[in-house]
Amino acid sequence: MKRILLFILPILIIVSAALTIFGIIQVKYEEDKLMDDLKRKAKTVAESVELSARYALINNDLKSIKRLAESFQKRERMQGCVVYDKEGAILAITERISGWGQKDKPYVKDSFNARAARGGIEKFGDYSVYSYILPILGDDESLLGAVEVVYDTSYLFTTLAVLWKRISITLIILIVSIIGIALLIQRQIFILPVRRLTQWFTHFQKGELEKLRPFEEKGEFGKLVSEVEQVALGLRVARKAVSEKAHARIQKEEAWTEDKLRDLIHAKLGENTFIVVSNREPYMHVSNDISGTPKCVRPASGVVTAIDPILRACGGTWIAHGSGDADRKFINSKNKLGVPPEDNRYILKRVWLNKEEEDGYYYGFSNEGLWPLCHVTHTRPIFRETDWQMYKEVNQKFANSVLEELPAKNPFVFIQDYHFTLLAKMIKEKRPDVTIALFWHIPWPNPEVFAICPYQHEILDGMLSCDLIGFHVQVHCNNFLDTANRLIECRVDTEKFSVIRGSRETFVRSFPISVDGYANVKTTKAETEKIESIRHELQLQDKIVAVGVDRIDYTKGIVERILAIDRFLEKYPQYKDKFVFIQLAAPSRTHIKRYHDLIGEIDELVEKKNWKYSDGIWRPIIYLKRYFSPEEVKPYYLLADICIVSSLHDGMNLVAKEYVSSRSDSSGALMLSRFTGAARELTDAVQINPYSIEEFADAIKFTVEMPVEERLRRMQNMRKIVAENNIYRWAGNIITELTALNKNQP
Ligand code: ADQ
Repeated sequence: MKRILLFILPILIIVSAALTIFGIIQVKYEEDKLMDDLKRKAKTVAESVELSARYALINNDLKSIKRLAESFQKRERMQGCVVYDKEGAILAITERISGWGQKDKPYVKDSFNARAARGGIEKFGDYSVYSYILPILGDDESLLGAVEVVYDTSYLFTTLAVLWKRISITLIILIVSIIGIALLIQRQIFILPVRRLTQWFTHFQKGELEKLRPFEEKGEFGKLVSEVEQVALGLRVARKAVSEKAHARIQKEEAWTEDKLRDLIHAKLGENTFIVVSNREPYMHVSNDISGTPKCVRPASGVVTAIDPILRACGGTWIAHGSGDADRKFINSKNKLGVPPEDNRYILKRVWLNKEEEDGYYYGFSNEGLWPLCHVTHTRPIFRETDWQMYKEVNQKFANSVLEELPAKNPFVFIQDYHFTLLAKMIKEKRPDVTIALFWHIPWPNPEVFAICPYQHEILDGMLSCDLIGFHVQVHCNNFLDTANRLIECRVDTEKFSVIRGSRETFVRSFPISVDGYANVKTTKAETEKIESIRHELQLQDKIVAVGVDRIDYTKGIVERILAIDRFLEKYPQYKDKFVFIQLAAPSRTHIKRYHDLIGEIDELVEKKNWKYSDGIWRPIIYLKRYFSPEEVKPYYLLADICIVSSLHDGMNLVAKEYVSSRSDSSGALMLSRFTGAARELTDAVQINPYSIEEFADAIKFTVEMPVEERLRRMQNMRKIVAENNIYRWAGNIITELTALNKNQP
């Protein structure tokens, strides 16, 4: 629109100015002409009555003088006539202008004195009239009197107004025609070809190759189109080649690596894009509190930790809520950007939510309702109808965003977590051909617990629109199958582990999530230096160091951990001044009261326990409350002799696996809550019950005193498990399972 205006505006200005100047000249000319005409008429009429007036004045024939004035009564456009005696007194006046007699008329005296006729525009009430006064002289040139002819001038202005109106209408018609013609030209030479090119690209993007028509554009635009076609062709050929090579390679390799996953995805999905949906975005742009400068951060989230390496490996599109305050500054017109910022490997599409939506859908229904419902930690779930309505609206918003991205054939969508239980159903309403998997990152409770939820049927109905639902561990799958069996009408096939409703079958599988890890990556020189500087800064020399890394969440058992450390030091005072626990804690969901209160509770507890043991410079608990980038977290894993994970309930817990994965020399020990999914795989961890502070404290002592050989053996076993079952295997298994369900797979 701006471009059209730039093109049309100068033409419009020139045409309007020209027509206005022409109008002014034309009107002026017309006005002068009409005025001349009027003057001439007035003079002629006055002269035509001069003789009879003269005769009547000489004879003082008042009757004739009156008749003369009356004879003007019927004349068109003329107001009337006045006859004066030689003193300037009125002898007769046309009745129509009888009021004219009262008007003060100094020009009468002037005309008498000069013995000359005089014409001019005069005011008469609300009107203006033209008066022409002609002195009448006797034979001896003596003044006998005068006749004055008064003309109405209003018709003159009416004529000029009509003229202006005509000129204005012409101008409007001209402007409309110019705009119309310009739009037509612009459409023909610019919009239509661009639209054809855009459509061509949309078909190409969606893989609708049969709809691609060759272009017939000529000239400069034709050249551009031809270049675009070449690039697209190159891309298609490259994708095909990658897909074929990938097929060949996945048959060979054994261990799951980034490359193997990439090959699998290229082989299974062919030319299609892999679409992932989650609430939390993998890269967030936030402004610095003080300088306001935006920077890119990776949020502290298990989902991000797990899925980012997969998309880095195989490309695709990740659709997520744009929650960073500077997020809008870094997107293109389709709300997309390439990430990671320093080395674009895949596309992040941001979906915008307003405060109300975020409150109801994210803080309310997802995190005050579903999160406590699924984690059995005795925090009461809160279900509000308004939150549920917002949750539905936001699911629909994400569904619309996904639908925009779907390719024409064999689309695959991979949904993350409890924020999107209704998404699959909404997508399938428009595109029943999409194959959808949902991964549930948190635990699934038993049917009695889930039945608390007032929206249980809609949630299960939405989830069962998926083709595949994944949980971390088998017990969560079993709970889900039990829940479906008990709460909705369906058939559960315990052989195939699926739920059948009507013609739809949803497979339920366990896929224990993992990390890409730092496995087999030797500690770098920079990391060693960083470790030394932390040791020095936090005075950790000669200390036994334990670490905890968590989002601040009541499910993570941070309070219980601090209480257990306190009990450990109370019970085994020989470790005073020798044992230090470092807690890295990223505040999260701080708008929710329960989380806000927890932050205060932990602050207070750390303060209290440190004060209790304060003795010189030793503090048993070092509490670092902030977000750390993955690169910042790693040195803490490397310097810690023990990592403590004490979740009260956790889907998997990636911190445990990150710690194991980072210990490339197989040193270190892991204490792991038996209520995490990870505890089922990492059986060589020291398993704890965080609810039993006494047992927990003893377990710390046990771990601290564990012989080196035993530590080594346990860590080696755990490292083997994490290395074999890494995030690439996790994703590979899901994609293999998912594509096996799709009848049209390549
Ligand atoms: P989360 O509840 O977020 O994940 P978790 O699996 O422990 O929990 O992952 C947390 C991630 O955040 C880790 O990568 C960790 O390094 C990082 N992190 C923690 N504290 C941090 C800090 N202070 N600064 C920076 N980063 C920090 C959910 C489920 C889990 C499940 C995962 C993945 O609750 O049960 O394991 O999803 O499915």
